Parts: sequence; structure tokens; C-alpha cells
Amino acid sequence: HIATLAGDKHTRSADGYVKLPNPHLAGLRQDGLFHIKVPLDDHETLKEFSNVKFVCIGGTPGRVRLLAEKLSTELNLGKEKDTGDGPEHHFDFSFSTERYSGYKVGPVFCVNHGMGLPSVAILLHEVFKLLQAAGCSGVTLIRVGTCGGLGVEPGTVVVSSGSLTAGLKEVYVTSALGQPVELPVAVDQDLVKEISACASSAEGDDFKVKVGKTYCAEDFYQGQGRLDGSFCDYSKEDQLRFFNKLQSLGVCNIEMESAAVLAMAHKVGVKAAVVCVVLVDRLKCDLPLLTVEEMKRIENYPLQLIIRHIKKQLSKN
Ligand code: R2B
Ligand code: URA
Repeated sequence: HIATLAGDKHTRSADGYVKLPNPHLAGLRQDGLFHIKVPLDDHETLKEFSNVKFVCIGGTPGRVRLLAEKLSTELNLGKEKDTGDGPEHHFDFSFSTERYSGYKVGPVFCVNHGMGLPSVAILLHEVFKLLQAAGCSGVTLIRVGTCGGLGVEPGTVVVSSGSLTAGLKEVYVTSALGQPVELPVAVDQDLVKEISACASSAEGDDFKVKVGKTYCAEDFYQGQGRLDGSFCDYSKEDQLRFFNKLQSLGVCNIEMESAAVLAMAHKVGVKAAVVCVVLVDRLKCDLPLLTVEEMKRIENYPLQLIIRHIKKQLSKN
């Protein structure tokens, strides 16, 4: 039996300030962020973070750094100095540990989440605590990532309208006190529309944008129905039946973090979206066959899309 521990409650406060649903936090004698190097007890740092309106997360340190650099140039936000070897970016705040790296540029905080649900969940607990401590309001969380497609060609950007996990329900299954706990996935469909509407052939986009549900697996191999892991206990026919089942439920892509992002953000009352570029059409093969150059090119597509979204939103204020 899987409990739903107050799963459907969330605390989006009327004034938009991040207000976490953890009664223990207020009484802690000492508090800190164990995995991201942002000092919670430093007033100046918290002041620096107080204007954050977007948190952009992605798997690798390189991708989030690239995003932060692009934001700094395209939005004219960061300070940039040309050293002769090309521009050197100066971020409002940055840190790099062996696990996570983060870059703050104006009202955007970019940080990497690693691979899989546990890694992104740990990061998000700490990011949400930072947002509360810094007194942030009206924050949107966006994951920019990669995924496999189901009948969707490589290079297509998918904006998730839902996220299903093993068991094929729209829940993120975590645990508390040794018991499984389900947190419901909730998607802000207005945000999905706003982000997908940023696709623009006028601006020369060479990619398509698709809205659909995402299957969030806890593994890259058997978890995603692959036949090429170190072991595999099902047949090619079983694989195709699984993909057909997913497609019948409206799923058009597969990745490994969306359910935690969408459920945890909902739980703490932060708006969130997941935007991923397809690396391989899983109806055709298991192994992504892109060259390094092709990968580099298409990994930019979700960044282009969300930079446009962020630009639009910031220009409204
Ligand atoms: C997409 O790519 C990674 C696996 O290769 C994983 O983090 C994900 O969701
Ligand atoms: N990331 C995934 O999780 N799956 C894929 O097929 C490609 C990227």
C-alpha cells in the first residue's frame, strides 16, 4: 500500500512568496544546504538571490553554464568582459562542487541536477529552501533536458503536459519513514502553452515543438524499455507493447526527472515546466546515434525556447 502523505496540499501563497510546508524549519537552531554551495546564513548572498524569478535546471554543469552565459548576453543581464580569448562571463553568484554547479544571472538561477529522480529531488529540496530564505516571490522552475521520443524525431522539443511513472499513474513515488509516498504530478497548462507558443519560425527556428505527456523512468535501460542494458528480461515484442501502451496514454517522450520536478514544485507551490529535446526515436532504436556536433546543436533548442520565454516574461514587468 502506498500512502499519499498530504500529497495534494500545496502552499502557493496568495502573495506569491515561497512558503515551504515544513513546520520544523522555523525551529531549527542551525540550517544549511548540504549539496549546493550557497550559504544560507549569509545575508548578502540571500539578498543577491532575492530577485530570482526563474530557476532553470538541467542535467549537466556544462548545459546550465551555457544557458547562464547565453542569458547573460541575450538578456544583457550579466557583466561580460572580453579578455582577448573571447568573452568571459561574470555571474552575480556561482558555485561549483563535484556534484552540482550553479550560476545566477540577474533574476535567473541556473543549476544542474545530475541524472535521475533522487539526484533532482535532493537538489530541489535545497533550491526551494534557498528561495524561501531569500524571500523570493513569483518563481517559475524550468527543467531543460534531453529525452527519448516515441514516434517523435530527434531534434524535436517536447514540453511536458503531464508525467507518468512506473505503474503508469501521474505520481512521483518517493518515500518517508520507510514507506512509499505518492506525490501527485500537477502541470500548469498555461505555462505549457506560454512556453510552446515561444516557438518561432520567424526567428529562424530549425526545430519543432510538441506538447505531450512524458514517461519518467527511474533507469535508462530496462526502466525505459531498452533491450541493450547489461541484462534484459523481456522480448522485443514486449518492448513494442510497452511503447504502444505509453502512446495510448498520450505519452510522446521518456526521460528521468520530470515527475519529481512537477510534483515537488506543486507541493511547495512553485510553477514548473519540463522542456526536453528528443535525442532518439525509441520506435526506431535504443541507442542515440547523433554525432557530437549534432548533439551540441540540438541540445541548444530547448535553451533557445526558454530564453525566449524568460525574455517575454521579464519584459512584462
Ligand atoms: C535524460 O538524459 C539523462 C539520461 O541519459 C537523464 O538525466 C535524462 O532525464
Ligand atoms: N535521456 C533519456 O532519459 N532517455 C533517452 O532515450 C535519451 C535521453
